[in-house]
Amino acid sequence: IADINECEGTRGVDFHQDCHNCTNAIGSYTCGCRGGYELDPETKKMCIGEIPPEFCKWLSAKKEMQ
Ligand SMILES: [Ca+2]
Repeated sequence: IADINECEGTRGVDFHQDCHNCTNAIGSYTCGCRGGYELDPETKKMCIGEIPPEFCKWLSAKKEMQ
């Protein structure tokens, strides 16, 4: 299986602009985040800084649905 190393590509094109430390994975990639940032729980492909209140609400609403 051929995998693309997104992390060797261009930030914002091959991997997410807000991914701090890109780690290649087969068929995808994951990110590590600097202090104070959270990894997006949905995609694990971008880091979120101060989480906007709307996003928190959206997340908890989503959890209640599961
Ligand atoms: Ca990959």
